[in-house]
Amino acid sequence: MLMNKQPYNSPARPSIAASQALRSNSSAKQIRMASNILASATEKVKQMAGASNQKVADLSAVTKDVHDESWRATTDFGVKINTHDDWLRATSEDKIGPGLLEDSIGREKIHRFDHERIPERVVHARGSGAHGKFTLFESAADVTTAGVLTDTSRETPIFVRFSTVLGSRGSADTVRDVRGFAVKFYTDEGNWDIVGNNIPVFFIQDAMKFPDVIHAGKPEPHNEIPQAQSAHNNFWDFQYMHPEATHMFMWAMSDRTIPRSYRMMQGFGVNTFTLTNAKGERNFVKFVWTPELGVHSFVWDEALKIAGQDPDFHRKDLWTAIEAGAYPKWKFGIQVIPEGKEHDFDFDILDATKVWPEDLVPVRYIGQLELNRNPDEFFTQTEQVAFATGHVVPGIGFSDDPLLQGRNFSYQDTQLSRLGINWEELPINKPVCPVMNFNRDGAMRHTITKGTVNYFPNRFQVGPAATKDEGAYMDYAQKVAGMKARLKSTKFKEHKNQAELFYNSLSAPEKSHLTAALGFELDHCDDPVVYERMTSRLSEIDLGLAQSVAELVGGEQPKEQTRPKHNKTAKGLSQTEFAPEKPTIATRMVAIIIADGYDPVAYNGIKAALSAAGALPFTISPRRNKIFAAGEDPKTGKGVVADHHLEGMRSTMFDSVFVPGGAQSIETLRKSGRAVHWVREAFGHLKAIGATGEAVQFVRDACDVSGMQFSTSADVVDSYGVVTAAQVQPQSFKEVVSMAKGAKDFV
Ligand code: HDD
Repeated sequence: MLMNKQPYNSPARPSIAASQALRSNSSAKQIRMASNILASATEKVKQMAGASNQKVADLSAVTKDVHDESWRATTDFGVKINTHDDWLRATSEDKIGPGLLEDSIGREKIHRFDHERIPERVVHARGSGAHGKFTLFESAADVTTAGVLTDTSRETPIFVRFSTVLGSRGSADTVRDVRGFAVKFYTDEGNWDIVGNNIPVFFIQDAMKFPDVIHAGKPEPHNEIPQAQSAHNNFWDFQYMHPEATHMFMWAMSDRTIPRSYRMMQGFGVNTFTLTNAKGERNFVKFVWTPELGVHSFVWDEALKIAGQDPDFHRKDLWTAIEAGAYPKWKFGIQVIPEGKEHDFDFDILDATKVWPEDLVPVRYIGQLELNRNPDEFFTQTEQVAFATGHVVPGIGFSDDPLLQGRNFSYQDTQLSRLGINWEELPINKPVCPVMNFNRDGAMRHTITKGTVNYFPNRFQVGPAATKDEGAYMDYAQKVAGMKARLKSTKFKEHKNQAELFYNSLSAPEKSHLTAALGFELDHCDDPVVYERMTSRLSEIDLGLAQSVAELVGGEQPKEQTRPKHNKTAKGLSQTEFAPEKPTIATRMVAIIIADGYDPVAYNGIKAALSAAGALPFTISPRRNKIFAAGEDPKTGKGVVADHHLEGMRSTMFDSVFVPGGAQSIETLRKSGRAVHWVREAFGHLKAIGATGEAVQFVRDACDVSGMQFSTSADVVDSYGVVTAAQVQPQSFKEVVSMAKGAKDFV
């Protein structure tokens, strides 16, 4: 067995192997190259996906193709222009003269550019989106009449936008933050939006607190620092001052906020909605998305580095996977509580700071979301798409969840400053079913409605409201009684039980990551009041956690557990429970490191084995140029052109590393500090590493794992994610690939 020292750059962890399983699929990092290679296949894929999607067909009516060679440039008023370059001026060949105001062509071009920007979203400004479809494999007719949740023959077009919350539009993808997961269903009965996050709870119970929690998290008002970070005084000041945030900040400090990929995170509607069936029975419901690829995260050191090395990491990951035809999929689940059981729980089921533990309310998976088409243009689709929690369709309704009630106002409202009153006419937001009413005018209205009346009732009796049988949205007749008061019911006052439940339910590596994350964040707070108070808050959750954090960030060590623990755990909270359904390394990026004199049998063998498994192998070497195999003459040999040099693309960008043997190649790599760092860093980030021949000892030395026992036979040895074979036989490659899958839970 291999003995392993503490991996480079990783915090102390109770179990390295368990951490590896957690970090697992560290990363099919998307790359520009991959998308280029796949570009032509993409167009076909797009056409196929487009043909089957009503919304994509709808958008094609307003889509122009810049690559159609027949068009000539015009002004916005349609007149062909004869230059893109020169302003009209009083001038001569001898002396340049002043530009003329009369040049409407020059003015138009600059004027249009001056006004290109619209306000970014006040939260969730940074994001990316894709088209896809929603299918239902089990009807939920027992609980709802909604066609989208009962008709298993339907394919509902959808558009999804993923986002971070705090950063500006140009901020990095891999920062520690909650991720938005917003889904627009273009149903036959109108648009339905689930505007969710990748975490099932929220910081606040009442929408009225939203401006406070967001102001506290966004850059501080006096100096606009820090960007896209919760690691600052104001954020943590608010967390302490607002005990109801306790459960959510525990989630926010977990691995969930550094997802490996948008494709590898869950989505939650968070709020409690309602479903009503044909008998008129009402049920409370929560919505959940669970990814087919499993739930995986970065390690923090990796996330930090990628934020600098490739700020578009998640955006590219999603884009490239879709271009490659590896469509990400999520199962759609509902948790249902019949109306009569609303008060059967020791928490309020309308409180958005609480989960419905799966042991009490199981998830019923009934459908599937697939993303299968990238947008043609970012601005008109991903930027202009606008979601609203108020968008529900017949059979789906709201609950009295006080967060949801306020959200229902906010989303409609915010679109006015971003997109204007006619935002629902924008192509990406327009329903696929007919829209007709007497709402009129407003800035940028472009639907032309013929006729002599714009009110109801009218003498022609046109435009009557629909009946129930015609599919009208029927409000549930809910009896309401109470005082008019700014109060919430008693159960809303308990804030710590589920924070502890979450912490207790995490695996040991997850707990250790959470401790390190709190240590990092509070270390960035320079006001002792802020970090000292927070450690006392943590002692209400878990004394050991509070003491470890206090040790890291300074201040007094809490002496006792200040709230009695219940010591309970629950299903569905640790992300380690969400392994992929089918093991796959498709779209995973694997670096193969070589230098001149590499072993061609090992190199070609592993490359073929990886490609056959759908992974994306990349050749990395000291220079991006021809590299020659052992015995190959540089004058006559074909060589292999490396995809990147060691400095150009770092280990952080790959899921896994393979080093083929070859005496000369390994000698060169040994002398390269960058190559040694590459392998050592990948090991520290818990990635699967494979080596053959001379590279076995190189990897051992690079990882500084002097106690490791490596095989000297043809046997494949696997330990802590390192897979080696001293002798190279074709069989070994397959084993290396399959063991790498196991070693890293490569699924
Ligand atoms: Fe929100 C955007 C998710 C509470 C007000 N929110 C926004 C987006 C997501 C969420 C994913 C981005 C949508 C997109 O991609 O365009 N928000 C949530 C979740 C919440 C939540 C899961 C808790 C359950 N939000 C929340 C509250 C309020 C808002 C309580 C206000 C009272 N959210 C907004 C907003 C945004 C927004 C200001 C900014 C851009 C937009 O709406 O369209 O209205």
